[in-house]
Amino acid sequence: MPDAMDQSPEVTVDAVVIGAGFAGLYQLLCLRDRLGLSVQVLEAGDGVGGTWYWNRYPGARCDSESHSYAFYFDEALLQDWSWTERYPGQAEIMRYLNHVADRFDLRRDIRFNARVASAEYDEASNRWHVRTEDGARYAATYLITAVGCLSSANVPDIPGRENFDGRWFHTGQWPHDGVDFSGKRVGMVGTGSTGIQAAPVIAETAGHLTVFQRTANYSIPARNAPLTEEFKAWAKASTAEIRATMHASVNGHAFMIQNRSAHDVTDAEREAIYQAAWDLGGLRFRANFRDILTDKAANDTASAFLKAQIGKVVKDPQTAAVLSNIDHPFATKRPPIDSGYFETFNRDNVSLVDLRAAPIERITENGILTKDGVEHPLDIIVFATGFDAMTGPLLAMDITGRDGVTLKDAWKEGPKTYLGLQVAGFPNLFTVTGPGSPSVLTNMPVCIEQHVEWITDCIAHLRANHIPTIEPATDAVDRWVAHVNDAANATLLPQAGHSWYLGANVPGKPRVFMPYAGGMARYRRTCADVAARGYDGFVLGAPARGALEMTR
Ligand code: N01
Repeated sequence: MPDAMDQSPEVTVDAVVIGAGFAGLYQLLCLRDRLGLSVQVLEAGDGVGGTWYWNRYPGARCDSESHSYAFYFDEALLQDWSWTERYPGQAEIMRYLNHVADRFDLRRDIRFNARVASAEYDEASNRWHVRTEDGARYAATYLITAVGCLSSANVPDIPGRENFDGRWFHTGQWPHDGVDFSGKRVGMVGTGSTGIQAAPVIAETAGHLTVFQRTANYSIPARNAPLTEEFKAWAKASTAEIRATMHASVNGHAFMIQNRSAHDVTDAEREAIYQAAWDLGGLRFRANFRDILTDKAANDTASAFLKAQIGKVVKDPQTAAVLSNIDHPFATKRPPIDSGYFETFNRDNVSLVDLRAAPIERITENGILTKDGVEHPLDIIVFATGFDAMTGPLLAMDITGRDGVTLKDAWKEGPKTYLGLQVAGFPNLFTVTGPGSPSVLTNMPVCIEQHVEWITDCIAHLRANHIPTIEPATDAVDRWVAHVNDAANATLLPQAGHSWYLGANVPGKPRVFMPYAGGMARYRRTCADVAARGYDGFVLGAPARGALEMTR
């Protein structure tokens, strides 16, 4: 007997795009308006925004500077939009993405509240059959995932959560009407970029905030501020220059890494350089020296400087010691930037629990019990515990490729892609910012634009040449996976053994370094070369006979 989902008629389009964040919006625009394809975007939320739709936690703000955190494909859009602060807040980014959706009339091809449940490739018809959880069905030649790298919330499986009498929230699934912390005893688990942004804001209204720290973290002040009219004018006048810098840089930011070693300068000079970068604030701290991420001794100089700053800010020596007891080299985990994080521990209503000394035993009705027998009474628990990154959102959908092979099976030892763009055995499936691409190691809009444009050009090539399918050759995948490994091992990045880059934050997840650490500029060149060489490393399906005859 057919199940309920089989009842709804299947809608056929050229392409299905999953997700309506930065990636999905631009992919829709490119395929529909540049190539003239019929496109259906399927979005789980009830609005556009992706990451920024879900991550509405207190203090949510982008760590990339606003003049670089934008689409650069359209000069008129750049000229018409003005950011107000050095780093855009969540609400302002949502306004921006809604503006983009309206400006390019994108909403008419987006179905909201449509979470994709499964996608199955049918070889005979060369179609992807896509189902949403509400039973709608779509058939498409091309399937493009634009699901984000950090969209699958990781709620730790701590025993007793179901018995907690208070309320709990994950930062990545934050209630749209906010959470009232006033007078409440709040416990926040997690001190990554999210927790470090959230703690100072929660502490402003909470009765008491207890921060549960498992791994101490570096953090650099953001020094956020309203943008001056002078800066805004400069950014508008300099779009070509900013774009060129972002494309040429390692991380897709609008600044270059200094071409000097930390060993090229005296101790006093280095200290002065770090101090100036600390005072300036932001992610460009790690761009001071070219070898911070490749040479442990060079890294030690940055790590030592940053640890010392914690002691200067935090008044209680015991708390400062726990906060600065950092076990990994600087920037081997994504470095947070903050607005008053360490200062927050000087407040009377904030305390720190060192989970390395006493791990969480369980959640009780009243709060969190640690292994030293102390029960921390709480009304609200905030899990700032991160994501099942990169592979999580893709594997959450039931994707089946050629010969009934599922993506889960194909990736059981970790993600295997060619260029982070395609998976062998999954024809015409494209993964925007997929594992094996620079993605999370870069300023996301820059790598998203590059992927979307590459995919668009690729699909244009297929159609112009009546090529029905593209998928990577398995040996090209193997070579790329080895290269992604080598690129990571050429840096200090794998030294943070508990980072989500390695999948180490999710129990049972294969330990594979997922993003490509070879740098944005190099990666762009590689992708362009591959395309220029006739999609070297990809297998292109034989053009349909009829199509060939028609073109003769
Ligand atoms: O998540 P994380 P995040 N018990 O995985 C702890 C991007 N981002 O949401 O390190 C106790 O970094 C965990 O401890 P440990 C950015 O790329 C961007 O903060 O595993 N603790 C860690 O402290 C970032 O890297 C922006 O020992 C547990 C924390 O939770 C990425 O998102 C803003 C635990 C998780 O840190 C993810 O950041 C924010 C447990 N069972 C984030 N499980 C902008 O640019 C986990 N932890 C705007």
